[in-house]
This record gives sequence, structure tokens and C-alpha cells, in this order.
Amino acid sequence: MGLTLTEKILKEHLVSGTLKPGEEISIRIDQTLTQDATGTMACLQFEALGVPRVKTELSVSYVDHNVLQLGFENSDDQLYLQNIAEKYGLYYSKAGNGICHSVHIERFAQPGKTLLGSDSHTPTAGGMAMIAIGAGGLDIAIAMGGGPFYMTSPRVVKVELSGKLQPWSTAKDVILKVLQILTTKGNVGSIVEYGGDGVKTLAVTERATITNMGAELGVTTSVFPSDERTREFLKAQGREKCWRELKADPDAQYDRVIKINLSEIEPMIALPHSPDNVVTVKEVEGKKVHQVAMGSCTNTSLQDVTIAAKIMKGKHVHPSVNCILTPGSRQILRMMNKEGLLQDMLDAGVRVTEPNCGFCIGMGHVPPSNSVSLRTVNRNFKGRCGSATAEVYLVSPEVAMASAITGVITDPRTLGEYPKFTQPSEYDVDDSMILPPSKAPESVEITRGPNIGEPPKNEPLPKTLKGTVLLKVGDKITTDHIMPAGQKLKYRSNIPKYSEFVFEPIDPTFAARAMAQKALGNHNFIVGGDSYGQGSSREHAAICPMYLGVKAVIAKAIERIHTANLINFGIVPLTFANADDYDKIDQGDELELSDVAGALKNNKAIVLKNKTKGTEIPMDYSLTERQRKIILAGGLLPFTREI
Ligand code: MIC
Ligand code: SF4
Repeated sequence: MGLTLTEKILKEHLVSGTLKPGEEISIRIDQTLTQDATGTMACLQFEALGVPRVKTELSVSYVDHNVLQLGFENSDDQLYLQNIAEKYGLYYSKAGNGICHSVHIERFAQPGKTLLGSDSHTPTAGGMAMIAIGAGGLDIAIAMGGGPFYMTSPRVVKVELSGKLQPWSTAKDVILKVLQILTTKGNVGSIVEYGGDGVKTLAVTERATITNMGAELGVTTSVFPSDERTREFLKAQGREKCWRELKADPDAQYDRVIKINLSEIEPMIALPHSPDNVVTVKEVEGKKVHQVAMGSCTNTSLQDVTIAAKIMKGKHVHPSVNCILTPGSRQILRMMNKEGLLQDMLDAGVRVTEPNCGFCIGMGHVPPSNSVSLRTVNRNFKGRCGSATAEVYLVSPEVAMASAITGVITDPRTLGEYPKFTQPSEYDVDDSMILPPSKAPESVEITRGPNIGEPPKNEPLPKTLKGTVLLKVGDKITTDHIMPAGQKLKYRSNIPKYSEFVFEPIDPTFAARAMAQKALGNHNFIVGGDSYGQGSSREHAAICPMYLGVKAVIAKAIERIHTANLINFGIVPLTFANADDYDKIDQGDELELSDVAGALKNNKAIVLKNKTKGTEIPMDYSLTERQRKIILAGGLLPFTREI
């Protein structure tokens, strides 16, 4: 039987286990990527491992999330990251050089390799035929130290593309269509593999838009084949020698096949507040918009910005709209400058910022209260933009620009002829803002500002857990709810301080209540609904609750990366054996998990006692032996030190 592309790459990297869906495997990691918001903790943890030099083929540390340097915290983090990179053998992409995923595709991604990144949009590099996976910072630290990455052998879903995109329909509309079909729920443990005749009509950067936002499906990653289009892109980046052809065997077997005819794709839009709340733009045309923001790792390729600038040329942003463009990388910004596209944007009244994550993560450009913001980003979770009442819609650059001109949601097909764009035969390469590691690492001193703390320590799991349900939440709680970013980002290296904001958007009293219970020696519980912990890979959504004494999360379903992070920090992730039992627990109830340590050790059933209601509730967990041992040890760091 033939192999899928996914199986081929995984097979080449398999360290342990067999490629049977659902089984635990571990794979060798060729490349790692970290960004500043998750990277400081990853590096602190890497230091704690005591490995003198990274053992991967390539590790890159990017600064892109928090570049404004509004206070010393931010600048201290950057200096620390730069020193660590110099000393331990990482490349360091300076603030201003661009968003990690955009720069990685341009300068480092390589067909057939594995990439582990401390950011949930790491799958962007799947557009370059990599198995690229998002994980918590501690997993990245271990991979940098040469350790394998443990994961569930995936089910492979094929998306078979036929036809060709029509003018004004884009790669963004394709992934929005896929999200409409697969939704953000129920895809844990799968990898989406693209194939079919339509693949060759898409450039690498268009593929990267699709794999990027594949993260919103909750899948492990998404991957495209490596073909002549891949070679063309690598050649234009001066990296043709990295190319190799890679595709699935014709008789490969898939767990599910979804067919999409690109010729039938229309401009799409995700309505507030979920990326899978997708309809056609036609259905919501005419709604007044207050802000249009183009940027993020999803949609600022050269193609995206060129078409956007051509749409804006000779036009002007509507007087009641605030229009922002944040290019994905310095390479793109420099090319926009040289090709006069920047001028067109500036003339049109577009506000252009330096390349970074920026507004995508609520760092500035917060829309007004109760307003409508049209964004080309990948997530529209409530509050992520920095305003709790604004409504964020996700669209392609084409829809964004058309709407910026008219001031209302606009189907771009009404603009007439589609601007021309030809993929460049040569990108303008200048790697001067990517610093190589030091040749004299012994002499590099690590500077640690006052905001840089230590990774917090945890005790082994107590035999029995007893305590209160400190918070009961509903479905689709994202890591943005658990551990808000935006202006709080600067505390990512300071766990005691950052912990003060756990669950702040839902219940600002949470942290104080948790600390009070912890001081009394009680264990804290969180109860959640479906898709608990979706979104960002930030391990802080586990580290900070750990710091606040949270010992177990009980939910209807917990997302993949968040589950892994909970395990990594010794928090027991449990699901209801019967989803309806969710209704049998209220906030404030006293719970007990007697001899949970023994049950985990022996892989035995766990029953939760609700002491307030006098009921017993059966729990489910699907944890491998290794994961159970990690939880018993109090987390991955103590576990790694034990072995
Ligand atoms: C995001 O898009 O939510 C982020 C910010 O890039 C996060 C990482 C983080 O929280 O630092 C992600 O996607 O993993
Ligand atoms: Fe940055 Fe936004 Fe991409 Fe996350 S989704 S890496 S915040 S641009």
C-alpha cells in the first residue's frame, strides 16, 4: 500500500512507535522556531536542561510579538533572547525583521523536514512540505536539546483540490471554506494533507496561507506536496538547493477525503467570534466597517500586498475607516518600497507599520467599542483585538481593501478587473537582521533584566486532590481567555506577575481567589465545556494556573496543544465520560479525586466525587504511560531531570 505524504515525512523521522493512528510516536525534530512571547520561557527552560549547544539542524529565535519596547520589560526580554541565541547556537531574527512564520517560509523552511515551533501557527511551513507543528515552549526546549517530540500518530485527512481560483477569490477563501466544512471542533489528532490537480495552481505563499489557518481547525498540522512551484519559490529566495520533490503515492489511503473545486470558491468571511463561523461575503455585504487591518502571518505575502496596493492605487480609504497595513516581513516591506507599492498605500491613506504581529494579538490598533473591524488575520476570538465589544470579521486582503474604500463590507468582485501579479523570479534577499550564533560562545554573557524570572517549580502530584471548583466556564474557551496577551505580553518572563491576569477577561477575581485557596493548602479545579484551550500554543495558559495551585482541568473536550501544556506542567487533564455530567458541577462545589496518583500510575478508572452534591462522576482520560509519569512527577522538567 502506498504512503501519504504525511506518512513519508513522519517515517523518515520516526524515533519510537508505529504509524498507527492514535498511537504514541516520537519524531526527530530538524528545526525549531521560537518567538519572543513564548521564547523567553522556552529559553529559560532550555537553560534549566543544562545542554551547552542546541542539537537541531537549525533553531531560530524570532522577535515579532512584542516589539514596541514600551517599557524595559520588553527590551530586557529581547536582549536576553539575543544573548541566548549567540551563546547556544540559535539564529536570532531581530525585532523589525518580521513575523516568525513569514520569515521562516522565506528564509529557512525546507521540504521534507520537521519543524517544531512555540507558536500555534507553526504549520504555516506546511506550505513548503514540512511537518511543522506548534507546541509549548518546554517541548521546544527539549527539542533544542536534541530530544524527540512525542505526539499521537495522526489520522490523515486529504483535501483534494481541483480547478483554479477565479479572479478575486483567494487562498484565504479556500481555508475559510475548509473551516466551514471541518469547523474548529473534532479534528484533534488529524493532519490535513492537500493534493489533487489544483495544488499546482497555488504558489507556496498561497499554500502557506492555507496551512497557517489550518491551525484554527485544531489539527496537528497541514501539509502541501513539494513540486515545481516549491522549487520556483526556493529559487527566487536563492535557496534552490533545499528543494526536493515530495508527494503522496497515488494509492495512498486516507481516513477521509474532502473535495474542493477551486473554480467554485467565492470570497468568504468569518463572522464574529469564531474562525469557523463562515459565510460568503455576498451574504453580509453592506455592513458598516470602522477599521480595516491587513497583516499577520496569514496574509501579507508579496502577492497579498501587491494586489492590495494595486486595488488602493488612485483610490482613498473611506473617511470613516481606519486602515492599517502591517507587512509580514522586512523582505516584503523593502520590496513594496522598491516597487512603489508603499507609495500607493500611503497616498491612499493607509497607515503602514513595521513588520510584526502587532494588532493581530491586540498590541495596538484596538478598534472602538462596539465597532466592526475587518481583518486579514486568522483568529477573531472575542476580546483578542483588545476590545471586548468590537466585532472582528476575517477576510482576504481583497475583501479588506475593497471594504476600506467603500466603508462597508464589500464583495471585491464589484471592483472590476482583477489586478495582475506575477510571482517574482527573484526576491530581494537581505538577511542582515538575522544574526548568526557567536563563534566564541564561551565569552557571551547573558544579560538578565529584573523582569526575567525563573521557570516556576512544581511538586509531584499529591496522592489525592481536594479542593474547590474555582471557575466553571462554557464551550470554546481559548487560551486568550485563560491567559490574555496584548498589553500583558510584557510579563511573559515573569510568572508571578503574569499569573495575576489568569482568566481576567472572564473573572478578574480568579487569581486572588486561587492564591487564597492555595495558601490554605487546597487544590484548585477548573471545569470547562467543549474545545477548552483552543487557539494559541502559549504554555503560560498552563504554567500560570499551575503557579496558582490549579491541579486539574475537567472539561467536555480539551484541545491538543493545551492538553500537552497541562501535562507538561503537571496539571491533570480530565474529560467527562458522559458530557451531560458537566451540568452536575457548579462553581464553588467541593471536589475530590481520591488516590488520583495511584489511578494514573496504574492506568485505572478515575471517579470524581462532588462532595457538595454528594454525587460521583466518572472521568475519562487518554494519556500514554509517559504522559502519566510526567504528571506524577509534577511536569516535564522534573520528569526529564528524573530520567
Ligand atoms: C497567537 O496567535 O495567539 C500567538 C500570540 O501567536 C500565540 C503565541 C503566544 O501566545 O505567544 C500562538 O498562536 O501560539
Ligand atoms: Fe503573530 Fe498573529 Fe501570527 Fe500569532 S497569528 S504569530 S500573533 S501574526
